[in-house]
Amino acid sequence: MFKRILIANRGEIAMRIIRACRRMGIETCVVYSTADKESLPVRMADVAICIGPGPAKQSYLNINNLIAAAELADVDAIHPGFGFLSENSHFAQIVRDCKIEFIGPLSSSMDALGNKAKAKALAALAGVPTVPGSVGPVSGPEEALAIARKIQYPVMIKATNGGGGRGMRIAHNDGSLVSGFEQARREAEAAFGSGECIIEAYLQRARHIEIQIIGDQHGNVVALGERDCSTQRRHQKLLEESPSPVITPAIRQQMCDDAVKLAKAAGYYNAGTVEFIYDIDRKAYFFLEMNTRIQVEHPVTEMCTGLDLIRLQIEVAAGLPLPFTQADIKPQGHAIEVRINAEDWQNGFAPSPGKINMYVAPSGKGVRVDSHCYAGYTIPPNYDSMIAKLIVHGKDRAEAIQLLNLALGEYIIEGPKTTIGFHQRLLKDARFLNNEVTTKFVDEVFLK
Ligand code: MV4
Repeated sequence: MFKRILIANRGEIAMRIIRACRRMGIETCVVYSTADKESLPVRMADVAICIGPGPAKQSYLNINNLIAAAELADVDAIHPGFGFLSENSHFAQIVRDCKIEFIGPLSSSMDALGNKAKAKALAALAGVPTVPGSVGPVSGPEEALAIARKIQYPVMIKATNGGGGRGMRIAHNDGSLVSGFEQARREAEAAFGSGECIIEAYLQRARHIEIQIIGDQHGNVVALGERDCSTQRRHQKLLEESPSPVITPAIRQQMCDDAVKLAKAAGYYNAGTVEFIYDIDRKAYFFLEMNTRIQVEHPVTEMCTGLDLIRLQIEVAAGLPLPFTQADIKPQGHAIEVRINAEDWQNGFAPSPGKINMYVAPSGKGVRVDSHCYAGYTIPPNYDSMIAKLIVHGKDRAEAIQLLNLALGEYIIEGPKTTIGFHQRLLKDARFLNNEVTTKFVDEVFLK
């Protein structure tokens, strides 16, 4: 097993990784920017190394500084967390070239799945359903029009190198398709270094459902159930739950099987998430993309399966085989996670960084809080605005919702504005309670 791990991240996930390492008897080295000097991971880790100033480009995204810190601390492995360099195949390769293990998949798997056209082709080859649309990148507006005529409007234009909702556009007619395609190409060129786009049918009454998988370096891949992440605002997830309240056991089984098929086709190991879009009316799902990192919402799966996903990531990175088979996985009960952000939800979710004057988190049976915050902590303006993830686990959805209501009511955060009030309102909305939410719900229905 590794003796010392470098954590190339900050905030809540850095805390989460430190705790997993402690339980495993592994030493931790955390890197930090000057903006995070007073942060909890810096206090909690065995070693902390400053890697630059506040702007992420000069610190958490600075590969040279990260490698220098890893060499200085003499670590065996690097955990990238999520965001920052976690899905950067170039970084993963440099780390391995330095004889340090990257806690994640091979760069070749990241490359095969990080490009939407390549990932979709791989899924189709593996027999996993994909959304009707272009086969590979679209050459120009004429081909775009021909495809739209075949699959019918509305269609979605997606940058092949985009992801998580970045570089996407919806077109409802020929005019908006031609203008949208050219715009999408220009924007993708500037943002992702490639203007390549695909086109597919836009499913409007849909749920966003993803399957957590974990693979080892011996060819074993196991699906750990789904998370329903349909409650999003501008592609920022606000609430995630498992099991999905809208799919049948048969559909769940097929989605899990398909996620494993895709992972195996990509030679994938470590933790990953296969995203599907589920068409509510047709009761059919289609592969969207694969995320080659641990995700923010992984605790939802941990609560239902009883597994420690960070520990498993470290174990499989060290070459150990998975300690279970697919038959051992029987998710129990219902888990819900909400993201508590320092945002003014009544004012367009505007960031609300600053000092936390008072902080009391809820606790008790079935209640989990993953956070790096404390009374007196100042949330820096440089990074995302997440204060905490509040996760509850009950015997069924109704009990989980009750626990969540109680926990939100107990949470005291004074100073920044937070999304607690948003979640309290969401939990009382009949459409949420009756499972009528679609991916468009928060953007188009909930907030005018
Ligand atoms: C879609 C889709 C509907 N049809 N693709 C968003 C994140 C990225 N991973 C893929 N996403 C979507 N792709 C097709 N063909 C719906 C989403 C989607 C979404 C779209 C608009 C507004 C909110 C959304 C939330 C989740 C998923």
